[in-house]
Amino acid sequence: MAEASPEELKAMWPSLKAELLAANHIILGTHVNPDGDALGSILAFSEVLTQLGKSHDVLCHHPAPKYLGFLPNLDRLTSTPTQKADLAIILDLEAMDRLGSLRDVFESTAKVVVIDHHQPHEEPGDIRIISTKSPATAAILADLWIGGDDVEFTPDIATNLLVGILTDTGNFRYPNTTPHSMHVAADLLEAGAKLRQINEAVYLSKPLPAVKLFGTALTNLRLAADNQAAWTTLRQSDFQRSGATEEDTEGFVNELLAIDTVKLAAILRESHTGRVKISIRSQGNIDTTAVARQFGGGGHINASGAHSDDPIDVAAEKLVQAMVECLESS
Ligand SMILES: [Mn+2]
Repeated sequence: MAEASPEELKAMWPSLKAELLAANHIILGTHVNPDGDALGSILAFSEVLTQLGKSHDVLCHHPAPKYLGFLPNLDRLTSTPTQKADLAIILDLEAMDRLGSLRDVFESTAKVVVIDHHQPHEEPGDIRIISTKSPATAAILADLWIGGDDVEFTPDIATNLLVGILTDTGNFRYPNTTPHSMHVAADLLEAGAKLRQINEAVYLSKPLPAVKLFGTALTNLRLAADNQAAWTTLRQSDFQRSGATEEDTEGFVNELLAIDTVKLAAILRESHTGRVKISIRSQGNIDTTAVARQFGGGGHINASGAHSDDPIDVAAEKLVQAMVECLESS
């Protein structure tokens, strides 16, 4: 199945349910560095498996980031399976290496189902439920379950799925937002999704060290190409002085893109090994992958990432040149 509409997704549930019911033990998995969609999807799916009476493990290479610590059923998340599974469900994943240390566990499972909304990369899995028009994997799950008799839409399931949709659409600001996804969100609110709790946890709970580090990121801000390109650097000394971690830099690059003249923004972060991690964001049809490719990285048109083994100042120089060239050819 290349691309499924909401109706087609709904029609896929009975056969997927039959697979679930036939399994002895199921493992649920998602990608490393899990975000709101990855965790909201996997935790909602776990609750559905509980409703169906199925033994299962909820697996992720990394624990949840702090800002998602409120998610219902998060205590089910672990990095080690309790027993051998005969069915694997992988959510929000386009390439198997994004399972991290759990890759072997999932690849050695007899049957693998992948449910995802990314542009297909490797097309992993025996059964693939894919909708690249869905803004989030959580929205695909809602399409599978809403309006059916098999899943009781508890406030916890609704909250987990709404977190996935809200975080992957930037609260319905990104172009992946569809009328259908807003209808789905309305259904989730009616089912008791806790919007205020989501807002407070995801958007009003920034740790002070993260805010201080953002101040440093703004101090280090540089502009080029008539202020259309913005970038900043964060060194290990900046992390140490603020007490912030890599995880705390989530969203910084989007704030640079929010400057009125800026069309292309990037942030360079120095890891404790000295390796430099680069995140790039753009507006409109400016292709960030053209910049990321210069460093062997990649991503989507408006969001890419890469690494560099150069010292951070050298990496920054190469990055700016690539950004200016990208703007000139756009
Ligand atoms: Mn997603």
